[in-house]
Amino acid sequence: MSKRYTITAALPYTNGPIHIGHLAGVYVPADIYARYQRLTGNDVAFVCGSDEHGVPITIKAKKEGVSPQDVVDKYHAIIKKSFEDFGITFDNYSRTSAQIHHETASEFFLELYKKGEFIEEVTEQLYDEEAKQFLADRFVIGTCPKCGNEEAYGDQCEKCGTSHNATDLINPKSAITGNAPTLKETKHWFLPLDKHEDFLKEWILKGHKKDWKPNVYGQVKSWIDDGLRPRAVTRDLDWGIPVPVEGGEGKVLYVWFDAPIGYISATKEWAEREGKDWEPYWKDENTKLVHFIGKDNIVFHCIIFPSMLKAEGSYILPDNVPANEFLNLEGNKLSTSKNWAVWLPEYLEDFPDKQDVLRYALTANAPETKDNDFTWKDFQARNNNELVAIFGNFINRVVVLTNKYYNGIVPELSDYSQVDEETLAAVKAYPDVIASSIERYRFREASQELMNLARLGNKYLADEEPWKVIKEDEARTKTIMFVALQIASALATISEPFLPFTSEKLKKILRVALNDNVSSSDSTKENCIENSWEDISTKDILLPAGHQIGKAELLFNKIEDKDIQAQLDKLEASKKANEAANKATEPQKEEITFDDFTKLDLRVGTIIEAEKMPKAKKLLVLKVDTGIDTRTIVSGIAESFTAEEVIGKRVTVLVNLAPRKLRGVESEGMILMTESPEGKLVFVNPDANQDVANGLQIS
Ligand code: B3M
Ligand code: ZN
Repeated sequence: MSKRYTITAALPYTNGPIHIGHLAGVYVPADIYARYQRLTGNDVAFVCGSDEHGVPITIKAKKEGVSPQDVVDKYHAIIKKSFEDFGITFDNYSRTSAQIHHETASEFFLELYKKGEFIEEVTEQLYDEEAKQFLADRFVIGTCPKCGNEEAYGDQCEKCGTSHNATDLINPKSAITGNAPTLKETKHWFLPLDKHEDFLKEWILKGHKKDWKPNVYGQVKSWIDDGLRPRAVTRDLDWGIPVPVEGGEGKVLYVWFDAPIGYISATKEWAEREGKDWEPYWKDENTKLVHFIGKDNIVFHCIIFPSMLKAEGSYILPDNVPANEFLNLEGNKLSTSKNWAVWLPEYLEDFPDKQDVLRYALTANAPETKDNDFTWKDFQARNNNELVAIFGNFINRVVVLTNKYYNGIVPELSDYSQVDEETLAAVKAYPDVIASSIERYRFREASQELMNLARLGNKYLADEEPWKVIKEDEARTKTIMFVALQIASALATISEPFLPFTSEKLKKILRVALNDNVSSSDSTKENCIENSWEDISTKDILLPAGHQIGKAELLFNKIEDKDIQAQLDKLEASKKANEAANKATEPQKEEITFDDFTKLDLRVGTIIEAEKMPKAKKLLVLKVDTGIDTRTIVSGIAESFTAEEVIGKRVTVLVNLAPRKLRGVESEGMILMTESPEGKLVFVNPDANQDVANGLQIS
């Protein structure tokens, strides 16, 4: 029986593009789940949208010297497009600046207000006297009272995940001026989480939530065990949804109050567009609500949002919150500010037809139970050794041979051998095995089972060797190819949630109908076989004899070392840039007199000859025309330049430096150099556009 699913994926902050950490943790598993539910005939609302309020947006706007609206407009467009290009099938991707969201969030707040669900209280909050501003959330940094992390934010410590009040921070500092804040009185509305403690205990701890992932259940239990306290749900900020009650002037809703309501607004917006009723998706007890998030969002989705929904009274609560751990990149924590990330728009530019490769690599290595590491080498290996060598190879052989032997027409089978029967029985078992993994949110395991199905096909062909059998037994060859074609069509259907682009390509090759929900393809359904997920287990024949298939087309291509190296080089450049940025500017040296300065004789010169000093890694021996003479200077620049590339360079030379011997060669001066952000040496040379003669003195 068809069931109703409301599937949400965390709303990304709209202050930068999406990266692989977001994809692996939230969007890829959510999309696999949504596609799978649609494929099995369930009624799905898969919603997401841009989280456009909150301090991160304001900080970004300040940094870029633009308005917060400019920031969200820019990144909303970038994020939305990259999700589409990557094949994430949201039924609606909304944004929290949308009017429907402002209305929905205001109404929600008002409803709780009217029901007396808030505590209204004047308390002392952190204030930056210089910036003349209250310091909420990411505007304040201090030591986490729970784990001692010195860079915890005002509302949350990203290290241990604890959510707290800004006044709980030890040694708080303003993120705007760096000053220690003072305390200033201000009125706010608090959600008394302590009041909901019993309900939460009942619902999560005693309820059926034992089937939640251990990491999620464990975190929630520890917060509840520590005791919950009232949390302010309003802020003294000017970017956000205005507090819609008396006394709320100049204040906005806390971003974590409005953002989860964004799931509801996105559903409303979608339902309106589709001519549906949104309410059953949020209020019918038979609907299964599932939140896909990263582990830093657990408290908000398992404690605060459920308390809000419960307090409102008419909403259902999440059935599961399958939060993932974090993905690292090449051994280091992903970091936006350090540009240590693989950005989705850049990936799509570099690998325009390889969405499925990234989906597969991220799923096969998903950070489901512990933090995991993404490496480009693993990405390459997943592609070359699994997608190309197993899945692609099997399909290619089946399609090429069917075309070669039978002009692309599925041959008649004669008798099945025992191997054939066992193979086909094994194929039939896959949908349930994979479904069970997906239902338990084990997408890693599910993706490996999918690959096992391809492996089964590959092995079947390798063992049965139709290319040999055809020489002596035509009837047997036909049966082998018939069986192989059944496996290929099972793969076409079952791969859809994991490898949607590949599945579509394969369905077109096999002339199998595309899934209506996920494709806007124009290929007609005439002459097409339709196979549902369930059909793979129940139908004896997925592709009947006499059915015409299309020509072979490679599903995957090998990824070369040079493509991987290019990605590693990009990361290396980020690392160097960070190192350079972190290198503190040298403090100023001791003061000198004007006379001291005039002692230096600096001249414009040209390098006219250069050669590598034998057996010295760093040294070049240069002949420099100083305008006074041509002299030898030994310079430690060989790691940044080859001899050839410095010949002809205009340089600045200190000519009256006492000569000294380096590796037996007398060096008569010094060439002025500095360092680029990447750590490469750079000449301090006379302006190339000016016609200055060698020998001119620099003063
Ligand atoms: N924008 C936090 C994040 O991107 C937040 C999620 C909101 S989900 C309602 O990690
Ligand atoms: Zn902490």
